[in-house]
Amino acid sequence: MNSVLESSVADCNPASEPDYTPLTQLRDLQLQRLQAVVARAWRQVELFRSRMDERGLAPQQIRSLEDIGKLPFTAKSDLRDTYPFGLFASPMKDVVRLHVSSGTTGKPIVVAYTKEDLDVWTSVMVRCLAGCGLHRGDIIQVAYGYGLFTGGLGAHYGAEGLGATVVPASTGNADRQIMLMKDFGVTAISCTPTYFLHLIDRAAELGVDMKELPLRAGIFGAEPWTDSMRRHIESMSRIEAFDIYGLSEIIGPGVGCECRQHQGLHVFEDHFYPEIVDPITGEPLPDGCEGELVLTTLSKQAMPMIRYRTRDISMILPGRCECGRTLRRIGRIGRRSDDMLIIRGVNIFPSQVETALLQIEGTLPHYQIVLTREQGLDQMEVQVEVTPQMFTDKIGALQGLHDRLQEALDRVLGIRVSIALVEANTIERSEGKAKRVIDRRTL
Ligand code: DLL
Repeated sequence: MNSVLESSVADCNPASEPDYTPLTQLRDLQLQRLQAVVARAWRQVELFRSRMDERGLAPQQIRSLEDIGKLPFTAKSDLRDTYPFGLFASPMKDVVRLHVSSGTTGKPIVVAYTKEDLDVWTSVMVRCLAGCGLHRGDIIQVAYGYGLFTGGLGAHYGAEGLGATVVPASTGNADRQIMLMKDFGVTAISCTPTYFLHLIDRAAELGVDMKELPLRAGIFGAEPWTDSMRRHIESMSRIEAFDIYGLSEIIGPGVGCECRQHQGLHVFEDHFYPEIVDPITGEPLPDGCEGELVLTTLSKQAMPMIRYRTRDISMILPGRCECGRTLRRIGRIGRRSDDMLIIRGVNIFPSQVETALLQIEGTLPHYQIVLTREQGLDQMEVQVEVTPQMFTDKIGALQGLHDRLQEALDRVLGIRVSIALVEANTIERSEGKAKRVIDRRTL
């Protein structure tokens, strides 16, 4: 961990107080809110009421937090099937904001917020940023997309709510992003980790040394990234990198965030109730076991989500965090249950490839997986950028690198895949979520 941050004033920020609520009080509050949200969803949302009725379940039967397991799940398909407004629990006159998440296939999903929902969103984002050691006086550049995506506006209102100075840069135009960081003395940036990698590369090309900038924290999320990636980012830019998690269906960014211990992400449990279930059977799993994260919104008005199946794979970390927060923590989300590739019968996640690549010196954390099918057999090629230095070296050095990579990938993946070493800057950069897999298999 990088230790360049000054001692944090932010943890004394009154906005962070709910993070330290005594556990019995927190559980009481959660139960009270759960009962209210279930009653509301049952009254206002037809899909939810009919699912509960089918189970012969009435809202009054939710008497303890454990009873949450009796409630039906909600899935992304429910949002698609009721597109656009079918899951709203508030009349349109109370809905003050809509966001849209496009996803990869089919119709987008629409999410809604009342004024109170926006206040909750801002408050959890303030708590995220305060937990990262940021406070009034910081200059925060928001380089997530502003618009239908929740990243930009979510981080924006959080930073403003904290009392920091916001630079609403949105995505794109790396040269201008770097100029703003330098000229304004930006102290923190919020964007996807892959976009920040791009900014690091571009800054070097422009002769700007990131390590010399006042930038001291990065709040990165919206896509999976690994601890190896964190180390790479921290060593290239001398900042402290934090993982922030969220999804449109639940609120946007701000469902959970790392504190300065970097031991998992605290979930803002007074608003979002986490469970981990077996992705296949839906059965609840104990703390410390990996499974699918299921989230229930405890205070959402416009669009409550009851037991929403996120498809994100994580675990509830046992024990308490040394920071003193009573909020439970989830492990970093390295993968989704639906991003698993099955190549010649072997299960592969893109994050495993990233872990293998970052172990090998001479490669850059820019990679892409290309899938093809030859004579009925799936082929996987990992394209990985190598440092310009490697390309100017002798051929033997490239071959050596190739062999080391092959060995690391064989070990991590358990099958042989082909590797293409490509020059720096040849893999397309993304301004938002990186596209790691190109599937050219024709079914
Ligand atoms: O990505 C919200 C967000 C914006 C989170 C900015 C953090 C920062 P969606 O576009 O609805 O919302 O995508 C949600 O992105 O289910 C995860 O699969 C993935 N995701 C989000 N944060 C992380 C993270 C925003 N820190 C989906 N690590 C989620 C891994 C993440 N995956």
